[in-house]
Amino acid sequence: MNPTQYPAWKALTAHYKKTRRVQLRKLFAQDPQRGERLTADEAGIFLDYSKNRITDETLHLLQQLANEAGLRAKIDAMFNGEKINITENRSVLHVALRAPRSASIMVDGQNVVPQVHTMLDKMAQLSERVRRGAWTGHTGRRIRNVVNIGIGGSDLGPVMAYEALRYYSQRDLTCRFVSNVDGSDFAEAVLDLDPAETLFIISSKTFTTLETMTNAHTAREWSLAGLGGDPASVAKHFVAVSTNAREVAKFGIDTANMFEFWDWVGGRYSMDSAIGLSTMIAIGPENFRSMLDGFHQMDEHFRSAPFERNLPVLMALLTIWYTDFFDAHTVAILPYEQYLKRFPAYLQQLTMESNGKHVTLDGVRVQCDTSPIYWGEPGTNGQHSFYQLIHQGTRLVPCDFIAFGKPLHPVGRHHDILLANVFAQSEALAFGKTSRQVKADGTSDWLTPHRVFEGNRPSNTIMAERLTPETLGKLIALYEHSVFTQGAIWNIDSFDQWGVELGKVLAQRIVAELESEEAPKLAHDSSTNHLIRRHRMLKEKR
Ligand code: G6Q
Repeated sequence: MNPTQYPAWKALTAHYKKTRRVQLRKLFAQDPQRGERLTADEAGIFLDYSKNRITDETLHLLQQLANEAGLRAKIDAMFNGEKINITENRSVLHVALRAPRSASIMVDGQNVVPQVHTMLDKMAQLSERVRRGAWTGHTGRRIRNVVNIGIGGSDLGPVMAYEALRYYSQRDLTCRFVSNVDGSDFAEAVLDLDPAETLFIISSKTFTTLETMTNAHTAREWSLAGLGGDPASVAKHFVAVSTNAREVAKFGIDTANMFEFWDWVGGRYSMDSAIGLSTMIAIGPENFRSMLDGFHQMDEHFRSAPFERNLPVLMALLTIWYTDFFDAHTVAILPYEQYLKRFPAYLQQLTMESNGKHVTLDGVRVQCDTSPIYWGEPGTNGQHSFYQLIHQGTRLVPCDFIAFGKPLHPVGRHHDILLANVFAQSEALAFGKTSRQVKADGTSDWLTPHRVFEGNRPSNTIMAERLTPETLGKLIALYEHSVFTQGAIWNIDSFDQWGVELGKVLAQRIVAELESEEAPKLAHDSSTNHLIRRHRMLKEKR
């Protein structure tokens, strides 16, 4: 079913026409309680959604849309392990990765929770050994550097989590991340590292991804060269995270040093599986488990809370409201927390790879826009660059502000100044500055229009007490389930990624054409043929 066919969609279209000019200034003036009423405080996360261009009627219709789309049944289907990723015929069970030991989640008649915990225990053993200095390298020296090699879902989560939870990390261990097949990425990552003290984690669900396998082979050569070429050293300096034991063994990593996950975990939903091994080594098993507990608390909230106070559902409905009715093209993610600097990049994959789809589950063109483009930077830095467009440009950019009550580094006045900026920004966006107010400041007539802020620019403010592993887990799960809800309403498959798969295949063919001794017979379009020839010519000049 196309989402535009739901009665609530039609009602929302009419409602949008009626209310699209309504000003937040007016909505707040009419209802002095609005700023307290349109909030939700659940699972330790506070969401203020009052500065959105919505009325009670909008919320009612959006929730009706969720009901008509069968959201409740779709949530249950995911949690029950049904194969909701229909194009890959797979269950979607990242929620099982953070289920407590006592839980039971069935896939093909088997409870998967025990294997999740066996794997967590195995990760914890390795992590403890590395952290204590008990896992020694080939020459007997302790490991001081951990380099995760992976890309996409096998990189973005670990990078983001390492940065986000650095405060909790063991500071005499260094974690680095290599993802790009551009040799500079690897070269810079190991430039100042000693192979005798370096452990590589090769993270790849399939263990066939071109970038990761190229980097992994280069890492093995670098490691062997630094350790006297003894192949026995690989066992001490390489571990693998994968679902593909055969390929791991072929690479030369003992499968005893392989950390497994399963095909019901999508790449972009895998940072809390064994893919999080580097995170666990950095912050320790206890902190990692506390992060999983945060995820689980948000899972339970999402599964059980009524839609009117369900945080992921509310956020998803607002995204649909702006994307499909206001024709907003993007969402800005603006964490006022320096440690979350990679959070927007992480969310880009989670949101856009999941919901960047053009057909419904029935394979017909979807009749509305699907995922908006997510982007963002930490505040206050963004304020001194792109916020100009959000305040005074011609486009509508819904914003998610993220802030924490308590700082991790209570330095002087910094935290109050930081938080003052978050609140000032969302206030200015919502209420703007009228020409009368600008003139009252003594601004001349000709300059007034340039200094007017129209306001009526929507935002959410998400607050939690402090950035901890547990809070991070909750925040990630909040967005995961918001993405799920959006996909459920658009009736698309949020869990496949055929666009990514295509890229993996296409490059392989051209690699051979670039590397062949003889000039290859090219059968691409004239532009691609020309670019290939040009590159071959430049190579020869070197
Ligand atoms: C994630 C995607 C994609 C994937 C990478 C790496 O959902 O499928 O980003 O994670 O392409 O794949 P491997 O882990 O198999 O190397």
